[in-house]
Amino acid sequence: MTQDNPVSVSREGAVVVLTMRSGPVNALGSALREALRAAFDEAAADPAVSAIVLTGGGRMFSAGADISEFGKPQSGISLPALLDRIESVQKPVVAAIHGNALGGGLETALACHYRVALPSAKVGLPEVKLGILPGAGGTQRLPRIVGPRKALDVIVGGAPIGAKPAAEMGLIDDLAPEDGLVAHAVAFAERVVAEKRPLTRIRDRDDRIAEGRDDPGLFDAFRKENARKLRGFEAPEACIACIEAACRLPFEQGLAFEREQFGKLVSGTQSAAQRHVFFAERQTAKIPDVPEDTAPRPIHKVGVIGAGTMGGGIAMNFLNAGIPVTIVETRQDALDRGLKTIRTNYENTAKKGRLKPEDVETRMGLLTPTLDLEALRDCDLVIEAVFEDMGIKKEIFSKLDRIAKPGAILASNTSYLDIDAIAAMTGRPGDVIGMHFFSPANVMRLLEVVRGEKTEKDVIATAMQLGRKVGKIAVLVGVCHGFVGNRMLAQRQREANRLMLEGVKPWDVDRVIQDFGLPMGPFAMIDLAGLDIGWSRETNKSETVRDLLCELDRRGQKTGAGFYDYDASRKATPSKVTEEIIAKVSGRQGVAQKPASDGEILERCLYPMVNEGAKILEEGKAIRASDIDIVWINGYGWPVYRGGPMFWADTIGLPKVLERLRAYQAEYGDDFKPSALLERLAAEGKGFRDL
Ligand code: T1G
Repeated sequence: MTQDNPVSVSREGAVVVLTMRSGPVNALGSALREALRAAFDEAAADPAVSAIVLTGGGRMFSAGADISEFGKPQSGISLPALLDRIESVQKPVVAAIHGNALGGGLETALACHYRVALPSAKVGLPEVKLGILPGAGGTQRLPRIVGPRKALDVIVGGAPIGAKPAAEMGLIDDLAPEDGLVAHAVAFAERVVAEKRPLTRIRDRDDRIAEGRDDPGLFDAFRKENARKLRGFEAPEACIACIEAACRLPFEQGLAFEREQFGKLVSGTQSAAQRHVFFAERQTAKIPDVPEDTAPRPIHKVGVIGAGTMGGGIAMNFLNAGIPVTIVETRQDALDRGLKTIRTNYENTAKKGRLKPEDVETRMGLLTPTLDLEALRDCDLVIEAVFEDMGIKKEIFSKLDRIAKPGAILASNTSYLDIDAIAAMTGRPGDVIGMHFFSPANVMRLLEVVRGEKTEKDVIATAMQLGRKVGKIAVLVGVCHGFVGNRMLAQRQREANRLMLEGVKPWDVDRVIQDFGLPMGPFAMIDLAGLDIGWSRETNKSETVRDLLCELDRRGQKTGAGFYDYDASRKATPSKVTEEIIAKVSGRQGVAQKPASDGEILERCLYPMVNEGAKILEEGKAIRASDIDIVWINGYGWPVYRGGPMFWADTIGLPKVLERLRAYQAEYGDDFKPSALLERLAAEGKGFRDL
């Protein structure tokens, strides 16, 4: 293999072994595709070669096509053309799979005659998560060996599957010992030669595909079954249509249909958004002034102060990762309630078959409940998750300063408050950081890591890495009211309230936001969280809709009524009581009634969020625009096919966003005043992606 050839060639007797060696994941970029074409052509033409084994160097077989090449002019042989070449080799070709074989990586293995894998390997076709579909024959080959029903799960679900279940469904032909993949694959190839086994190409098999022909209702049933989950996405329907075509059309025509569908998706906005998110998620770990090799502090034991909804959820994250947790409350009944909630959560998971009963006990066994703050003295990390009151938090941190061991990291789960002010209550501000989990903390993937002015770099590195270890997407943010997510949310909330007082029904605002793709609108979200969270009747101000609703004990879903009325199954219906309260408050405040189109509702709720995101970037409270996108996708359910608020604004065009903000500023004042950054980018014809 010459220095820069991404395919190494070795010989095992008459068997040639081709090993892909290209970057961290053997992405099938143009150089690797060209090298594979040449290597296969040479091996195929060599009469001394009886069979070919294709394997991956490094930690995996291949992660598929090089995603960074999409949207750019293609060079070298295309992946489908390369797979046609591999599939036409008149000698046994055996794929030897370890680590991951995903997307085009698995499609390459499907073009081989046989597939051998390590039991620890994972295979899959995750293209749908990028807003595309397997574009190198995967939608045509996979149904031919696992059947259309299983192919629908694999391709539309996009999740990786282990080698063993893959072998059971016929996708993998043989499992190799963990320490001998290539040797096992070579021996497999030699047997194929010796036994003169037929070189059946998957494209020529139609035994399994008949299931689709014999049950045309299969596809509509699948669509119906998954309608809610797939709502708004374009790629899943294209995947289903391609698998349906595989059951209806000859292979080449099915391939042509797949290529046509792939072309439409890969050039569309949704795929651009989902590919943006793929890379954006990986960017969040990169912190300019914290070197990637910064040694994190060892975290062997975690303390959580507060066993309420947040504290209990936070504790579960660490218990799930096998990290012991000491959880502290001030009263026994609160502690008992917290422990009961944690156990119930685990038992419910076990009932769904997603957790073994013995694991419930193992995790609960790692939990030490106590009323004594002193019990935290041997913790490496303490996370405060008490009531959102600065006074209480300051008192706790001054006590922690005395109790916690030197080098312990002291974190607050505060959603809004000033980490620097909290840190100032200690003699160790460098050890203080924010770790803002999102409710429910054991479910939501987002963790906002809030760096204070004095937070040490190894403390930041520790929080970011620990976040990932417990399955979170950690995003580093700066100290400001509401950090990134909630600071932007406040903009939307203000406008939703203003629209409501102008006579736009709360349920219409919610409908527009939900139709846009968010899981729920502003008012449904308040009902879910509870109208009385952080509420107190400010008698010095004129009463608000929230005041009146809370005083009527309409505090949200938990009281059976809030903005909406709720039935026993918490189904929401618009409420006449709420409408009367809104009219009363609006009348008292003399708010001019004016209708708003759906378009205006969307602009007035979302453009101020984008504008606030621009201010956050100007102030350095987020490292990059794509971090803001990741916050909103993972903390609030922003639809991934729209890429996040900043990506979405770029797709609208910042000049348009700016023009609309100015129009609303003229009518409503400086709540809509465009940020300097937004004005500059718009003037330069640029987007947030150009930062
Ligand atoms: N293309 C380009 N870069 C990729 C890549 C890919 N397919 N996969 C990973 N990377 C980069 C990633 O950005 C990161 O870069 C580094 O590699 C390590 O990745 C025709 C069209 C395989 C499970 O969707 O799911 O095939 O940040 O941090 O955690 O039908 O990477 O270091 O600069 O994620 O060990 C379909 C995508 C492509 C799989 C490994 N394939 N990759 O996870 O490492 S489309 C996928 C992954 C396709 C064909 C279609 C994961 C992984 P940097 P990492 P990891």
